[in-house]
Amino acid sequence: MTNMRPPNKTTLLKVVILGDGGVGKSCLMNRFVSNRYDENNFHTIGVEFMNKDIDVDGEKYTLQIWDTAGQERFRALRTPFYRGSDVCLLCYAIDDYDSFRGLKQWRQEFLHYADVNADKFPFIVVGNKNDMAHHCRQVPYDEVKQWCDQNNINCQIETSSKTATNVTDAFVLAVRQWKHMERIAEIELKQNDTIDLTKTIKLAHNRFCCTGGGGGSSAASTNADSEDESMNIVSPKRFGRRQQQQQKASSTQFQL
Ligand SMILES: Nc1nc2c(ncn2[C@@H]2O[C@H](COP(=O)(O)OP(=O)(O)OP(=O)(O)O)[C@@H](O)[C@H]2O)c(=O)[nH]1
Ligand SMILES: [Mg+2]
Repeated sequence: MTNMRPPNKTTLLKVVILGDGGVGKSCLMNRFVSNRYDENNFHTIGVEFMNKDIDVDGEKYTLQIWDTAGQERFRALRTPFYRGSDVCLLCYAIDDYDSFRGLKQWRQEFLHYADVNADKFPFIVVGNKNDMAHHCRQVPYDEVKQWCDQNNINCQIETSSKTATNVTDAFVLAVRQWKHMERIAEIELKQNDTIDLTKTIKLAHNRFCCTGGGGGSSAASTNADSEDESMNIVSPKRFGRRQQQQQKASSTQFQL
């Protein structure tokens, strides 16, 4: 559990960055990881990833940042890498309205291939290139906020990879939002683990106790399972999000 982890333990988070080609995803990652900025960046082909250690609110994290290709022709190369993500940065450029309009598509693509619950997954919406002159702006901050509200996303930030404005803050926000969602999941897990004492507990007739023998033990385990149901216990292994996360972690290792 997050709040019981030993001190000095580092949490590894997979962060995926999505958005149209040219909005500045690679520049954002390079600025954050290496503090470098290249005005003449090449388009990304497929995916690239870099690691960066970061302390957030006194806890250590290693962010494994996956920078994906925004161009449509690379779709098949990037989508297999969405599974196992902990956080998703949806990027647009503030001087490109189409890139903001594209967020809907990016979110849908991510939800489909990452196979996560839309309302429980930490998305951060990042408006890059906010160093641009006022007259170049095509995407009003408030319009983005409205879109975020409609899609249950409560994290929005504007950045500039060029001037390094808010770049670290965007990733800190991502970690905080991940943690926030984890807390909610833990609370739900605990609530579902509570035994309802007002409900009648129906004991199975053919319950085995200390009878020994292979048949007895398997019958006992079957009965124990059905008792769980009647006592309104949802064991962690049946809690959707946890189970999903375990599966995702192993499949990511396989892809790596
Ligand atoms: N003014 C300004 N320009 C930026 C900024 N970030 C990136 N750019 C410019 O946008 C270009 C494209 O940036 P990239 O990071 O390569 O874009 P991308 O989203 O990774 O594009 P794909 O790899 O094709 O998906 C860069 O070469 C820069 O010239 C920024 O914060 N401000
Ligand atoms: Mg790129």
